[in-house]
Amino acid sequence: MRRLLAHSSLALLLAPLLALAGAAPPPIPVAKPTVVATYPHDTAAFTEGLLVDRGHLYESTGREGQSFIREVDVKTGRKLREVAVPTGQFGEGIVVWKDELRSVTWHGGQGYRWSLPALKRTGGFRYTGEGWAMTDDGRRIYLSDGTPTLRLLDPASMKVTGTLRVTIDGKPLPRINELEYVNGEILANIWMTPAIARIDPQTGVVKGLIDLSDLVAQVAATDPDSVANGIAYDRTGHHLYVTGKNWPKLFEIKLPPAGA
Ligand SMILES: [Ca+2]
Repeated sequence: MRRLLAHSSLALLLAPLLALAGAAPPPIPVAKPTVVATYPHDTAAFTEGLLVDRGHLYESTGREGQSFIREVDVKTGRKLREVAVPTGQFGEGIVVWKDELRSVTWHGGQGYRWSLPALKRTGGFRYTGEGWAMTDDGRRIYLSDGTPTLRLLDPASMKVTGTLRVTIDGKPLPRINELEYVNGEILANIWMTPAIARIDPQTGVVKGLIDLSDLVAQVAATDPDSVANGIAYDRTGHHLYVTGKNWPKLFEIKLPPAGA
């Protein structure tokens, strides 16, 4: 299961990512997930955010005119309820804090607040720069924007209280996309790659990579934009889900322990 990147066929696959980071292939553990179950996923969903809150799966989608926030039935992939992100906005990531779902948009610094479980829009918030994805560790919210730096937000105010610079082999790791806080680590899709980075939330150091290339091969997407994106962890049921943009499948997976 565990392989060292330097000795892995993944080295070729991840070479562009590592070149972006300016790093030689580091001796970083690369693991393939175990697929526990496979479910249908809406191929019209350009997945930008995925999370489970109190057993309910929520997904946000992107592209102008196709940006929605929806509750999805895991087993059937069916939409249970859906709201549209305001016209002209390109929807990105989502996070739940207490009884509120919050969403960000790609450009323009406009975030939105939605009540749960009704998914009624109740207000907004502002931030600078781009918004890509969010997750939370129960104390603070993490916001990605495609750069190597995650912003830490105070959940009460949604104001930036700090930053976390993510590094791989000592070099900044760009293209950090969808996020999920899972058992003391931050999992992050790396845009345009089949890799999920396992980030130490204390130091920003990437401790390992999860190789989703077998799942990418299974969904056989032909659109180059149909990349792996979307990670959701059911903190009570302990189910971990991944999917991708316009993928026909959502996978429940299991990971080897961090650093294994
Ligand atoms: Ca997520």
